[in-house]
Amino acid sequence: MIAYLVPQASSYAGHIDWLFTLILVTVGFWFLLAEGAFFWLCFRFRRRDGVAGQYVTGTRKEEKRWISWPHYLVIACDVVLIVATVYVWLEVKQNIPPADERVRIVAQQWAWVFVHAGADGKLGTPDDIVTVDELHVQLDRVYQFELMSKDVLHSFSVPVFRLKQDAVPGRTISGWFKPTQRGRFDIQCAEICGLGHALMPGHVVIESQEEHQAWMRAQRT
Ligand SMILES: [Cu+2]
Repeated sequence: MIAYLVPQASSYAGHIDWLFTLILVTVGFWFLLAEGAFFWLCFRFRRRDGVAGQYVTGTRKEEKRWISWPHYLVIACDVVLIVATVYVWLEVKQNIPPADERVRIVAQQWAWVFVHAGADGKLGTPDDIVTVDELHVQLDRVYQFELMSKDVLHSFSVPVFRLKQDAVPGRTISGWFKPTQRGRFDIQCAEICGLGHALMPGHVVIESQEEHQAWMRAQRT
């Protein structure tokens, strides 16, 4: 459902959307049911000509059932959501596939600096490619990133990846993604980080192998 609004471009985007849809449907069902019951009760026991409005205290046993049974069912739904959440957490945050490549992401007021490994596939070598506000990655490769901040809190957010990770000064935070769709998509800072916060948009460019090789060659010359 969410994929109609924002494309899914990472291997785990579907997991996140599935969880969001499950939460929306479960919470939405109980919301509509509770509001429906509420307005029906207001209407049913209202004051009319010759009939006083009824005050139902809910203390009698047969009235209490109408509170306690929905309550148990809501708790059962909670358990379902918790199990689903733990499952998605394991898929996204714990079961990290081995990296095909590493990339360094440095946030600062107010830009993103990306360090790509270059042709040798290793970070910290002379052929590293440094860009500002534009990250280039190759389709269907697993990227592990090192996320840092030079100054204040930022948050590296790539909506099409369903990825959002805070950048904290003094810490190197790792994570991963595997791009699954070619294209040029938004990167945003999702943590208010000063006057220029809104001027921090970047882009991720997801390329086929040939396109990515050509881009790396163009950077070298
Ligand atoms: Cu920022």
